[in-house]
Amino acid sequence: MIDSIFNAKNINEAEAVVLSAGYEKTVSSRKGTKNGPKAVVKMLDSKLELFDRGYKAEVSKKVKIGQKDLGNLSPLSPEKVLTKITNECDKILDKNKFIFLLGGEHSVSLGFLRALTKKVNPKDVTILQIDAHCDLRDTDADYSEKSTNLAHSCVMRRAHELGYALVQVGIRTYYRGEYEYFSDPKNNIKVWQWSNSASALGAGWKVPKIDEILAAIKTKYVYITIDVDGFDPGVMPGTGTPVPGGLEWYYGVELVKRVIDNYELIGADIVEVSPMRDLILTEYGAAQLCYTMLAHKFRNKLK
Ligand SMILES: [Mn+2]
Repeated sequence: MIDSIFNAKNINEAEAVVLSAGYEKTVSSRKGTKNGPKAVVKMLDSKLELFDRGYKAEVSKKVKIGQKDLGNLSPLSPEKVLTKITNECDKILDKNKFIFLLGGEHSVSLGFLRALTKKVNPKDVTILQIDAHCDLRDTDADYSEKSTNLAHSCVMRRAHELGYALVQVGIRTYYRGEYEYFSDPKNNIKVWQWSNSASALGAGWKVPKIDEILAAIKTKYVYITIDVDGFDPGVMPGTGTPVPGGLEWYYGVELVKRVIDNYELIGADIVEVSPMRDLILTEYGAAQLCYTMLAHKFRNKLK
């Protein structure tokens, strides 16, 4: 039998569930996020090396990993998609499984985050967001004819309204309303902006030490959301709205490893993968990140 990370026969047997939510409805630029999860799952299933270099163990031999695909959700309205994802997450969380969500446009994260509010108080959870964009718009009316407050560019505003604390890393473009929202001290949002020119842009713009980011997380629990456009497009080119100058690969990997090692990870997602023709780098990188994060989440089983 060919080795795969998906070694659980069904959800009941699994400890971790990779949940696929292929969705593109409110995307603003390049399309293709509805095909993201399938491409990442294919990498996880059969293309990834299963031997973890750090733990010197095969995660897939120690942790039961299952998967569930919600199919192409694009025909549904944003609210219906979120309800579907929330209901599915409720069912899996009720069985005490760890969920790793794959998108799909970034709005899918809100479905999972809504479900988690029934399990934990959002005030005890920090969302660590790796992203080029804040996704803190109140609505997308400034660029969309059919505006909605559930667009991918609004997802972290909605999550913040649920009570989650926000730590954003890799931010390098935003709208005035987002700037005003995260700059307001009463919103208590920590934003690490990215720039390659600390001297030109002033102190505070240089790449932070990972310890500084860890110190900004004040809660017991953490949720990690990775919009692949947070990484440099040289690392993750296959995404809807790429922005030059993002996180370097090993910086991002080290950041998520250390966050998971130091806080209790209660959920995670990787979103905005939009596969490219003839270049599998983005889905491969997303799969590698997912696998590495599962290894750290379940590290006690690997030692
Ligand atoms: Mn995003």
